[in-house]
Amino acid sequence: MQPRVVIIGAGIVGTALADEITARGWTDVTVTDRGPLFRTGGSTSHAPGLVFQTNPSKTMAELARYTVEKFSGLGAFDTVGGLEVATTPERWTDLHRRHGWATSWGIPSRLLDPEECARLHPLLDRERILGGFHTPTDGLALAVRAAEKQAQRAIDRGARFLGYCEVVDIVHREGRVRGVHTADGQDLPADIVISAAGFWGAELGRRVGLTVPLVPMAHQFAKTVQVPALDGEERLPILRHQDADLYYRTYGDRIGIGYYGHTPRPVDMDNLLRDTAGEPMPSMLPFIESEFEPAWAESVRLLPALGDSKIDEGFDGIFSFTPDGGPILGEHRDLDGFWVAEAVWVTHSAGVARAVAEWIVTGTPDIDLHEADLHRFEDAARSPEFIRRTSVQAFVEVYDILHPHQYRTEPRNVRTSPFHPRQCELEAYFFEGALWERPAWYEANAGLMEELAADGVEFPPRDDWSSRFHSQISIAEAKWTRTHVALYDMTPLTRYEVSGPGALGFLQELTTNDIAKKPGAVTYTLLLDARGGIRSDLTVARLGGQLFQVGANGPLDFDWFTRRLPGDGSVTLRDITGGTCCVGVWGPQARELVQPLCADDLSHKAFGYFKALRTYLGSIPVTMLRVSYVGELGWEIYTTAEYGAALWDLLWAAGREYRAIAAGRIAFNSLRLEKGYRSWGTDMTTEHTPDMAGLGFAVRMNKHSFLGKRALEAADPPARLLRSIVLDDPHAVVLGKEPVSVDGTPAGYVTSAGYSATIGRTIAYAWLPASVQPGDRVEIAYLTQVFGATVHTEPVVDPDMSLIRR
Ligand code: FAD
Ligand code: THG
Repeated sequence: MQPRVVIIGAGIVGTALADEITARGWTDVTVTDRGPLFRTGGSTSHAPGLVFQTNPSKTMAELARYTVEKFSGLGAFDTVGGLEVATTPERWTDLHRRHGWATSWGIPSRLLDPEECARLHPLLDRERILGGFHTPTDGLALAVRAAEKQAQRAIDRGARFLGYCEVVDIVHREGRVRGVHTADGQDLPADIVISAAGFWGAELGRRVGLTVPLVPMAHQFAKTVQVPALDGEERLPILRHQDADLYYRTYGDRIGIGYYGHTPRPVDMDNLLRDTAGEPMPSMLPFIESEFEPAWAESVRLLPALGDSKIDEGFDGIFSFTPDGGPILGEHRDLDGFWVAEAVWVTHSAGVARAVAEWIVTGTPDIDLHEADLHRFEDAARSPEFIRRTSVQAFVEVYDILHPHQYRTEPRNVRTSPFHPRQCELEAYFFEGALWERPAWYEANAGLMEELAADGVEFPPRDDWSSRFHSQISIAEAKWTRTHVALYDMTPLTRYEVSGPGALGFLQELTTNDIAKKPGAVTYTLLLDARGGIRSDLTVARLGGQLFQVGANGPLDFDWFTRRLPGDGSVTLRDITGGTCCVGVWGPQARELVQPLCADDLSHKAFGYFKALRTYLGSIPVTMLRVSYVGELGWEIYTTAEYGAALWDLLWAAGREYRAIAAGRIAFNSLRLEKGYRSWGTDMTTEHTPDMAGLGFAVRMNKHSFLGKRALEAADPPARLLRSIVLDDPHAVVLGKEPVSVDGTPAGYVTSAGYSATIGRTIAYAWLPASVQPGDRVEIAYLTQVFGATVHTEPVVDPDMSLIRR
């Protein structure tokens, strides 16, 4: 029998979901909305519908691309093109970066001089602008029409839509959703309930114990009276003036103006529901005119013809903001069948609905959704405090120029390793990641630069953009790791303990490599989805017959494992990250440093590569893994939190003789790129199979079975491969997501990059057609420049493993 589906909300997301789910053959679909159909009073009802597809996220760009394609087919899209203008040199440079993203993700675009901008949008004062970024396939979504059309397609396949039908309760039993209860007393039974309730979603989630990390925020939108310079026939592109937090569209001979520059105004839902009870547009708040004054003044400066016009009407509309700007998609972990699809713009709505429908119906989304997954947030990031502060910040930064390495400035010092006080003494410069304080480099190492420079190590100057969130000290730290020995804080590396009689079978079934080895073995292995796409890469250390330590990539791995735990209690999964800590001791002198502290034999013969040992360093109980993401001799050394400071001090004291240093994340990243180690989520995602990502060596196709195996058996040879590229110019630096051209034609994009102290050049990883071979020439567009580079064999450093296996 077909599953019965109830969708809460008939906005652009709920209607698109009904269409996409019924299109996949599940036709028992009921959509309910508290408001009237289809101008429901939600955010969609008054969305001006601007669709700019370009986004730093490839996933978001793809979701938008599908929306444009679909709405165009429905006659609900006006392809007027998009234009973003720069009024500052910084913005003009940044538009080059946006042009790069568009090129990387396959969105047609061009950079224009002021003259060309004014030709496209004659109201622009060309003296005010330095240039523009034009995207001809962008345009205006007719949001309510698109909702209605998609609903109609669903209705034609058997779906029903109920207006004025508010869901007041989610009915569930034994961990499964059973239906919903409505304000007018109906019980709508369901096997699957999807909350597509827009900014109401957090309230609904709370009723079933689910944190939906979104904050409803007010955003100003106003329309002018008639603008004399317009005759209403023009088809002007949608326009962004990000330097002043503004965007524009036309309505015939009037102009609509959206503004993000006002004071952030999170909406208190309790008050809102009380104040707007019974009102047709609960998502529209009264216009605060004084807040809009700077927007109007700036608009007249940019578009002088507005001086002959004035604001006719305005409102403060409500929609969702999230801590990282991404949507919130996925299934409740503790309530099977309860899904959410919220914090979605009109721009991404059809793409989101398609991906979520695919996910619900087939079990696996067909595009990478890790940046949109409900379960991507760390525990602390699900606190009301964090959600509110960071979502407000996301509103403030909506049009800001954000550096790829920019980290949160608040909240800070939420998660610190036991080594933190020592790191402060060494003048660590901390980046924030997953709420952890992570040393990026240590000012205490500044003196090494001179010493290394005397030995011929280069510290090439960088351009202004790539110098941000960077220090040349990191080059010294990387070099020192390859020539001496360094301590790296690996505490933020997510780790789990998997134990019990079913543990081995559980891990064997979920991962690609063979982990049925003797206790003391460590295995590098992959989690695949049913389509054979890479969900994560892990290290699995077998510490005992029924005891494993798993090194993972983050909360999504925990979610993946938790959902698949056998129901019989034969496997116990524990996240031990917070209660433990880890220091990586790596470099040619690592063994000399550590051996005197340990009664066990740490020689290569006794303690080989990819082996684990539980032992003591001094009086401290430790687990040592002979694993090195930086590709050097040495160990990850784990202990529980209470021993952390003592462990650091012990190693530090022992390291004095060898001039050991503490080294940071930038050196770490540079060294792993030299060694060819991939970073999940950046270099590869579920959109890539192991063979594409160069990780086929971690798959044992002769293993009895594992999740994703069948898909791999059926897979075509990869059409694209992850390649290492070395830039020609020692001064050239790229940061990630830049387009890569072959023979002058865009052919791929950079995933991650770092300056290599070993070869004195930047190494970048990039997705390229399989036909592109080592030795081939490519070009990388970086802001206003183009860099030549050569595809390199992998890895660039230590291909014969002589450094790491000694
Ligand atoms: P909604 O349209 O809000 O739909 C949710 C529905 O759920 C509502 O109809 C509501 O009545 C219903 N509902 C809630 N609770 C219940 C319940 N308990 N029972 C039954 N029904 C319930 N996006 C763009 O892409 N481009 C833009 O240019 C743009 N401009 C914007 C300008 C403004 C002023 C605003 C406010 C938003 C703008 N947005 C824009 C954002 C966009 O409008 C929203 O992100 C999008 O419409 C959200 O769609 P939705 O279907 O998730 O939510
Ligand atoms: N340490 C531990 N666990 C981890 C990471 C880590 N889990 C998540 C993430 N990092 C996984 N990434 C890698 C990538 C490469 C390697 C280890 C973890 C690695 N690869 C060897 C190679 O390719 O030569 C594997 C060799 C082999 O299979 O024998 O070392 O940093 N604990």
